[in-house]
Amino acid sequence: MNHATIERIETSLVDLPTIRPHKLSVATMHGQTLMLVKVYCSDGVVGIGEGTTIAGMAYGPESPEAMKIAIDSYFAPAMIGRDATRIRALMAHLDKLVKVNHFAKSALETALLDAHGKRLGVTVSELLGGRRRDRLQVAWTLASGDTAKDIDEAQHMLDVRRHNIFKLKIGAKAPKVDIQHVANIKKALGDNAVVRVDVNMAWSETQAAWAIPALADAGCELVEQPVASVAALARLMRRFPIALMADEVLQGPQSAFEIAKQGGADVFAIKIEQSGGLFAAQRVAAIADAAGIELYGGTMLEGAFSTVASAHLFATFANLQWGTELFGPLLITEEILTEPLDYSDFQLTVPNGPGLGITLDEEKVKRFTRDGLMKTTR
Ligand code: MUC
Ligand code: MG
Repeated sequence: MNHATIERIETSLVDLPTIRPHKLSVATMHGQTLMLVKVYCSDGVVGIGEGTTIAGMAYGPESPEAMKIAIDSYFAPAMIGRDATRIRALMAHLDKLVKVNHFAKSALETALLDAHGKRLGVTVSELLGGRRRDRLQVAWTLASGDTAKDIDEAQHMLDVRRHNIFKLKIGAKAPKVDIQHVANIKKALGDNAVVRVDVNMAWSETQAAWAIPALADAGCELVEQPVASVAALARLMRRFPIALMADEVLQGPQSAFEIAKQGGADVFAIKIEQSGGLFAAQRVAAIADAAGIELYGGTMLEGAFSTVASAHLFATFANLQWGTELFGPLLITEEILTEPLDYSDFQLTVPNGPGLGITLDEEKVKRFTRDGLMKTTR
């Protein structure tokens, strides 16, 4: 038996700059904050997890600071002394003690899976049932706010064979202006590139109804979360043939079931953090498969730990028709791993070492860590 209990949990906030301003309809990001959690176990194994969101509290209700406080004050005291190897039982226990807090739960579950994989000498994807693929297609987001800059950036990505699928962040400007932006980019890149958009809920239903056919005419193949409501998404689904993808409305298995029931999406952008962890995201995928909804591996613009945790999970999915957007580590100026991830030939290689299969560069992150490391021990 591989018995091990949890001895200590440490959290930290790591503030990292982005390579350029990242403009979404909800905010412009100049940096990214990773909430890193380390779970120390009695057998000497340490697992690392990550909680990351977009632009502080502009995207969703959990900030990195709130994730840290929730772990320090509520989750960690309830985890000390418990069996680190019964991850599903422990997460079920935490679910009873703490409502929602999906991002914090995902960070902790990632750390537990990383630790357990290291303990058993297997990858997280093996713990989840085994891979169906070793490499994942990765889209890139164009969000500099400037059409010419976006075209140059995309052209560079094509030249170095890093990305050929581009998601354009729109919704901050008038729909007419945004559509021209999309059309110009698609025209410049031609058949070498796929163009999709993410509106991050910025449009009303009538704006969406006007814009969606124009986007299709511009050569856009997928529209992500154009409106906020599931009912409106379902009506748009019936009116237009272009693929519609749900993101913000997908908040775990129950919402997945409701969206599927209403016919609210062609595609689900599955995110481990938004779902409430890797197991919850697995259940979201099962609901999608059962409902005939296609899958896309989404990101919260996460750093290496949540990105790789997502990659391990997405590698196990029966279906992943729309690839992934696991490019988060590439948006950050700093490499926080001792060995960088392999992004090549438009794909990311899922690491092969035990657990997540990656190693944190402790010295590097120290320079970017906020003061006030908090420890919870027995
Ligand atoms: C989102 O809304 O999908 C993913 C890529 C990106 O640029 O932002 C995210 C979040
Ligand atoms: Mg989105």
